[in-house]
Amino acid sequence: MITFFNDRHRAHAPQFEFFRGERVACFETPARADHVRARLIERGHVLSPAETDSRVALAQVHSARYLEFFEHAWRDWLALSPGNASLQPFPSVWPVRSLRSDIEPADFIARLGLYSMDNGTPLSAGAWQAAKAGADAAASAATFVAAGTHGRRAAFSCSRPPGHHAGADFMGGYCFLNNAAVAAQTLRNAGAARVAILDVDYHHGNGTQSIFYERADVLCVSLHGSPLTEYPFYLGHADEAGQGAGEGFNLNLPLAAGRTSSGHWFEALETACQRIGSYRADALVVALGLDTFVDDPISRFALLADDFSRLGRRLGALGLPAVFVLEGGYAAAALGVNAVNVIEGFEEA
Ligand code: Q9C
Ligand code: ZN
Repeated sequence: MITFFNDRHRAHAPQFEFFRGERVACFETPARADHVRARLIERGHVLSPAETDSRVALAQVHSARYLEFFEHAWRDWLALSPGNASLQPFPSVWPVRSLRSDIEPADFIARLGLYSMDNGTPLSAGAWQAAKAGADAAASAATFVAAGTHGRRAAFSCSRPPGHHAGADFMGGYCFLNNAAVAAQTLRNAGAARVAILDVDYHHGNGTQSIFYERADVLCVSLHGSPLTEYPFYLGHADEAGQGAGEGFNLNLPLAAGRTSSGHWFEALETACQRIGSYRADALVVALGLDTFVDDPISRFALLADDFSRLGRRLGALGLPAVFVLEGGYAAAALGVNAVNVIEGFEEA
């Protein structure tokens, strides 16, 4: 399967994040994408640089003021003090219930809080460059798949930082630009009438869900650890079915966290695949998080390397043109085998 690789991903390399009051090394590292790249090459897959500008799709799935903020955030951070070049900004105040989010404050940290859902998404000097190139890779993969005139087409956008926690106007969960949403919107723009997004990351794809919540043209289905105990906590419950025109076009399949068995996970995958089938999607976007892996350091499911092959085969059996977009997964050294197992399982089916 052709891979559109974000070769600017290394521009985003924050130094630390917070965990229970302590600074810890970031889980979302450049090594992640490099491990997947190495495995793709080892297995003979073709890598291509991004060739589609994602600007049009980005403007359809994110707000103009958020894109404006994020593109210039590092410049604005440096403007506070030249010494800020070696520091990471974090939000410290957020417009929760009863506070106003319609007026953008002038203060940089207040603006950062307005456009963030957590303090776990460190900005870096190259965050915009890396994330924009990643969105370009997702748009390129979608454009490639949409251009397929015969036979089944598929492509993999191998990139970081991830995207599925980023909403129309906020960053969060290591995500800045919603790559899966960019891929789905690009497929729509290219003529696909109905696009299904299947999010198999361990964490609920709150950003993707919220972007498409009132739309019927993009079905969102997500399999994830229950938000009662797992990030992002405030979205991802089973009763979230979509709203307005989008009612019935969102399906959440939360599962109790636990290292016990992958049986429940594959049962939920079956339910997800049934729904995608009945939707009669023209194309599929897979938000491919690999943090469901048994050895993932921040997640609690129990998938093994072979289970990723099984996942790929099940998705292949849907018979749809597909765009795979890399999301989370923090057992960095295992990401190569696990990601490529999905890709090759899909091709096998
Ligand atoms: N300091 C994705 O998998 N919180 N994001 C972790 C550790 C956030 C994961 C807490 C986890 C976000 C794309
Ligand atoms: Zn995740």
